[in-house]
Amino acid sequence: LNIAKRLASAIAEKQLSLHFQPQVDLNSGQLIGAEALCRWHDEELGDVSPGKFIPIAEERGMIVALGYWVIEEACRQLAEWRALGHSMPGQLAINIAAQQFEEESLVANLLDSCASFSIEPSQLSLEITESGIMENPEKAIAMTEVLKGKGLGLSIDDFGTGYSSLAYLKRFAADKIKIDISFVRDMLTSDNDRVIVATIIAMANTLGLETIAEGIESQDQIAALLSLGCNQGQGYYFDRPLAAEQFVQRWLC
Ligand code: G
Ligand code: G
Ligand code: MN
Ligand code: NA
Repeated sequence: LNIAKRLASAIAEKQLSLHFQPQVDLNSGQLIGAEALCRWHDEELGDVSPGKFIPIAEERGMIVALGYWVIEEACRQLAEWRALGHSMPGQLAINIAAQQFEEESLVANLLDSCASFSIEPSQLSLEITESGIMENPEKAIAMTEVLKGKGLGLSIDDFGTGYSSLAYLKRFAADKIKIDISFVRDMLTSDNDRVIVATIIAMANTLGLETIAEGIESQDQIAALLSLGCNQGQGYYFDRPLAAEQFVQRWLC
């Protein structure tokens, strides 16, 4: 059973799928967007988690092709929902791997997929991890400026777990910071984590960036986040990542 080989054929034959996790306004509970998360069901291996297959795709030179499929499928799905009369509010967030972010063809590919499905680039937001940015910060900064110019949203994912310098952060044309799940998970029990969350929010406010908290599982976390000035969130408290049909039924109807 060669997992890398099976993954390569799954990508080529478009056998992956996307799930969608709602992102909500913490004050109103209203849907403000969603994150697209890749899923792979293999006939022999069963469900393989992205925590397992994304690193394989990155190591074996498949992440760029996988990422292009994700972009196209995200646009196709937005167009399908629109055609069904259930347009998604806000932006659909897509995870972009560091290697993909360094591809010159990324911008043209995004714009092509948008054009194919009559999607405005501003309906998409790209999530790139803090550590991904720091692999090649000058290049990432240049890329973000181009993307921003085209109207795409840009979030820094897993924030707080990388080693970005404030000097780079200031130059990086992001509009949102995603506070990493590890800090949100422990913010009610650990003073350190609560202070880290508070500091990230304060810093984001100073830089004019929005914040969204990942991994919200309780009403107490929502109250704490709101009191610190973060008013967007995502997590099992609201919903798990859902198949497209379920996402429509639960969030777009
Ligand atoms: O969905 P789940 O939380 O199990 O995802 C695990 C990890 O895989 C997360 O870090 C997530 O960002 C990543 N991931 C999920 N879908 C994609 C994708 O389409 N592209 C990339 N690059 N990473 C993804
Ligand atoms: O790294 P990234 O933020 O892209 O990863 C998102 C991952 O986090 C998804 O795989 C999703 O399944 C997972 N996730 C989302 N919400 C929660 C949550 O409330 N609790 C936990 N433990 N995981 C979550
Ligand atoms: Mn993400
Ligand atoms: Na994350």
